[in-house]
Amino acid sequence: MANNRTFTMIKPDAFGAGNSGAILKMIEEAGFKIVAMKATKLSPEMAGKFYEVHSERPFYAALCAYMSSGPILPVILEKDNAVEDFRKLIGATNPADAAEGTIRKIFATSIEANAVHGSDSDENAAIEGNFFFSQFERVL
Ligand code: RTP
Ligand code: MG
Repeated sequence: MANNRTFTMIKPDAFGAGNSGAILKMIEEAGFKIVAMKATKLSPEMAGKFYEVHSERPFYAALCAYMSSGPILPVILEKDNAVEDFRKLIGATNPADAAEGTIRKIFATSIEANAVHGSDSDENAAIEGNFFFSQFERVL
């Protein structure tokens, strides 16, 4: 995946609350283009693989249960400086710490149910995008 791309998921809390459209509107208004998107649901095993980097963290089991609790919307996004700009748009992990106007401040309900994921590096953006999408399921 090119370095001007990042990967996000609308998480089960936001998807289930019917906030996907409002979140995608904020993302597009911030200048990101959608290059791949689908609705899907993770099994606990697949959630465990996606978040394997956190497998030693105390919240890992709860995170895998939560991320497989309902449908999600994985999305690949394109913009200059995509990874960094998207992390700014979503705000801090804990919505209590997130800046006003950020997606998590507006839509997250807890540190776990925090509405959206955002890749933390170009390398992880590529790995995470490839986890969900083949080359035929994205704009090349
Ligand atoms: P993400 O990977 O989803 O974009 O979130 P992040 O970088 O802001 O946070 P990270 O440290 O990577 O944590 C991944 C996700 O795990 C859940 N979490 N729960 N209960 C807790 O203390 C706790 N801490 C993190 C959140 O869903 C977080 O987004
Ligand atoms: Mg993270």
